[in-house]
Amino acid sequence: MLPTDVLSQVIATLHQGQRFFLISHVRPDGDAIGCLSGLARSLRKAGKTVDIGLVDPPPDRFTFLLEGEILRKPGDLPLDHDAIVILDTGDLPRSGFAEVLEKPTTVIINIDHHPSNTGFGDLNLLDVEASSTCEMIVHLIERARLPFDPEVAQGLYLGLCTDTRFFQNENLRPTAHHAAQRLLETGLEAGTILGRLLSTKKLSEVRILGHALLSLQIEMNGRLAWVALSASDLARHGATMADVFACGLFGQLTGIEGVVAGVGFVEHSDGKIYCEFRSRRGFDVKEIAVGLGGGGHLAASGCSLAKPLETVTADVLQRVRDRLEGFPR
Ligand SMILES: [Mn+2]
Repeated sequence: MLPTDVLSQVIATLHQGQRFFLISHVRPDGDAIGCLSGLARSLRKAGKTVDIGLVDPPPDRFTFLLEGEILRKPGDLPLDHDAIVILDTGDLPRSGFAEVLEKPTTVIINIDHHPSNTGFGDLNLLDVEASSTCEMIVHLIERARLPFDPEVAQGLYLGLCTDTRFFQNENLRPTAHHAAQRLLETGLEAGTILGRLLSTKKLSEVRILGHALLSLQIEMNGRLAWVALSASDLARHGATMADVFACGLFGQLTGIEGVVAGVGFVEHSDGKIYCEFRSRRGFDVKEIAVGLGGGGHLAASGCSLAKPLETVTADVLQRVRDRLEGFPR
């Protein structure tokens, strides 16, 4: 549950302020875009001025939530806000705005659900058991009595669906379903959002997913599934890094019977290797990611490393094997 005293301070700051700057993380996902959209729309309907900062562009299928928005970059940061709200972001570097926010002139509110959160804000509204930051924003909007209608609900429902993999996550708290109920009670047409999420895969996403599934490696008696995609694999299928994240590959790794841990290695054209971890049955992959300079959740985490693909694959897999060795069958 949300810490009440921090929650009331956040609510007071939102009520008293007039201009807000909302930021979310690099390579934004559905939760990041969803809570930016939901909170921005609600605050504007309350008569506030809102600017949005994003270092990377939103994935194509989520752009409708930020239509007409000017997405500000670190060099383009107006300095006259009453508060900066950083959403779904566990540490300041992940915002992409670390340099300009090192010595902020105004209060930083951090609203997040990542267990690896470093508490970098002046006000840290953290709920590590929340399904998504969108779930937290639903609660915040209700408690703050901020405007709540289908337009506000759109993004929040989308983020709730993507971060929970459509309510399939293990140990999902009932509050995730309560948040969904509240969103639907605004009159939101869930079918439209679900349709956008489920029937809009790009051909390049389907192709790279097919390639990845065919090159899947299974070891440790079926408990570890991993796949490595090189930059040339991506190029051959016309796929971008965003396509790999959007295609559903990582979720499928732990959908295989008996698999406890799944790892995806993806080589970016800049030479960096992105490692994505997924797990089931409470196997902690967050610790592995944090040990490598990344972060995330117990069952879904990631990091990026600037070494050759083969080196990263060998090193990281050994860490996963070592940890999996002692994990109950
Ligand atoms: Mn999230």
